[in-house]
Amino acid sequence: MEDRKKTLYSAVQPTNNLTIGNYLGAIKNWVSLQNEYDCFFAIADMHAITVRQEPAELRRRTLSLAALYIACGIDPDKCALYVQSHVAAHAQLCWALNTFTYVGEMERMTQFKDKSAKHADNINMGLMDYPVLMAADILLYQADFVPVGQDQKQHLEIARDIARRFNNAYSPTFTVPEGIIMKVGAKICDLSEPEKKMSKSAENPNGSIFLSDDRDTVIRKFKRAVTDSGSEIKYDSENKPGVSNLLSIYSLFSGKSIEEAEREFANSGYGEFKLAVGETVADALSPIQNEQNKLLADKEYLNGVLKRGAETAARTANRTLGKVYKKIGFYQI
Ligand code: ATP
Ligand code: LTN
Repeated sequence: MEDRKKTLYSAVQPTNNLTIGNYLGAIKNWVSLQNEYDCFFAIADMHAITVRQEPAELRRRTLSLAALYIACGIDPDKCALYVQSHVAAHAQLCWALNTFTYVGEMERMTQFKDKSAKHADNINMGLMDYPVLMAADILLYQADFVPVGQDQKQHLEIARDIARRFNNAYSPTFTVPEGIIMKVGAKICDLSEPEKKMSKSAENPNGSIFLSDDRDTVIRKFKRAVTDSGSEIKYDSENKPGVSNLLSIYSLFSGKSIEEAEREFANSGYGEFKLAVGETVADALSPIQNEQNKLLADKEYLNGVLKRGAETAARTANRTLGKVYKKIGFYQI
């Protein structure tokens, strides 16, 4: 029993094209953790519809994200890779957990406030309930660890609170999950506005590097990246946010430490440095893009992966849901 692997859970929404922020903050870490843990990786389509989506695009992006997970190195034979809406237990547990969540605490969530301001014409119940659905995702699988970027920290805290609340109200039911938030990479910043996080849905696409960007676009965007009026290539996130962000990106894609990178560019100017970062990122993205395109040409294979993934996920999820239904007093036949 003791050597049983711990469980890891994470997900990304199939909204827009993914950026290197999503890759470095989340997916890249999943790949390095998949051998150590029992992993469930979802495509969070139910979360995605909290903001209006074009149906054909949502369908296309869902499959495209499945291909991307695999192209990035997720092994579907080791992990359950599935689409959230294919496992009904997510919606079912979310409903039960809603009754353990207060409206006030949801209204105070940073992402809810940001998205409400951005989509003022569609502040729907799903947008407000987003963190409870995310708690349901995680708790269904009794996840020990959840690797995400910095922006998800508050959502993880709520998931932990809800788990504890339920456990205290009845008896231990849910594992209280812990976040895995890396020191470097948890917040990749926008290249044009390095004080802001790089986002899939930013207004200015020049600040975001999309995983689908071609070589010329990647290099052009890095060449235009905002630095500062100095000339030193040194990590100092407070005073040199642009340069520090570029150093983080370079370090994560090249596998060199920040210190090694600083030494490597000690005698370079900003122009030369930005070009080197751009080339390194473009070199890393190109095999991922090729692999993703190859996988997308074999829809039957991808459908098979998602079907198997959903079956594996549903078995674990339904076990937890069954316990919850019993504890809350739902009549069983
Ligand atoms: P959107 O901008 O459309 O709301 P997003 O870019 O934040 O979306 P999500 O699907 O919400 O993407 O997040 C997927 C994962 O990527 C999460 O673990 C999140 O923490 C991580 N992530 C997102 N942006 C960054 C970033 N700039 N740096 C590091 N990690 C990030
Ligand atoms: N809300 C997350 C995506 C997500 C998630 C999850 C992450 C949905 N369910 C469960 C970790 C665990 C985001 O990154 N925006």
